[in-house]
Amino acid sequence: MSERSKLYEAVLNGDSKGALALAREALAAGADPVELITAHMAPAMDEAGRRFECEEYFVPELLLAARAMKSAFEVIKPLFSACGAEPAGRVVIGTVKGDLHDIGKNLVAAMLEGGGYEVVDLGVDVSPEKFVQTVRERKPDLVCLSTLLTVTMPAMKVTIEALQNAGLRDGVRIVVGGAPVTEQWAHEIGADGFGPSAASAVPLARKLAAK
Ligand code: B1M
Repeated sequence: MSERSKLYEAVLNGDSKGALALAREALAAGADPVELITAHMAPAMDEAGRRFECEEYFVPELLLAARAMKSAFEVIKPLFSACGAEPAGRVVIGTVKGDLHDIGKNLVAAMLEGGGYEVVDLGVDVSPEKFVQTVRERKPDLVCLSTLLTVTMPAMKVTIEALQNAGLRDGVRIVVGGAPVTEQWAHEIGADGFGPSAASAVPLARKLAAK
């Protein structure tokens, strides 16, 4: 088994120390940081989700896997900033109300930071009111909404409506993303764009800014 497949196993088994050590070793050996995430760590989270669905894993195992993923991500994240371009604008990002998943959102935030954006990360379970208040105060170019749960997808729509009602909608571009989100859903709720992956966030932000 290669070192990076061991990384997959470490994340899947919730071995935080092992995942951190393996990510460090792989980076020292010249591994591509994006590939470590997309080819090894994210597939491990997908497998954890599959095991959860068929009741081989329960919430504690998911939490351990998430902790291992985050621990390995800590050594990878600074490398995104290191390859950053010129300051490109300000982004407000958060996981919408009712949803506590933040791994994907953190990846998107790190990619945007690496792409030269100033990122205001509001965290998880962010209310529409909090988005409105932050957009009013920080005047971002882009608002990024993430969700992983189908039941919290409507909170994206409510957030966009709250920005509209506050008279702030026309001043920002809104991008939505997360596993259950689709291009069609983005269109239906009046978002400006849909990000299918963390890697798509920077090109999408640039494309929207150019419009
Ligand atoms: Co939860 N969970 N979870 N969970 N969890 C899912 C999402 C689920 C699909 C698992 C399953 O059943 N197969 C399922 C949702 C089903 C559904 O809604 N249809 C689920 C469930 C049911 C739940 C609970 C309800 C379980 C319970 O308590 N009974 C509960 C909900 C709690 C809540 O939020 N209120 C819950 C809790 C948790 C933990 C806390 C244990 C933990 C989260 C820890 C954390 O995030 N800090 C957890 C985890 C780890 C998962 C899975 C296994 C992994 C998620 C993950 O981190 N993936 C997940 C199953 C799965 O996704 N396969 C699952 C890795 C990450 C890199 O991918 O987040 O998709 P992802 O992000 C991608 C893209 O989506 C995209 O970029 C990222 C990288 O490419 N992206 C964006 C994301 N946001 C974006 C925004 C953008 C652009 C792109 O622009 C704005």
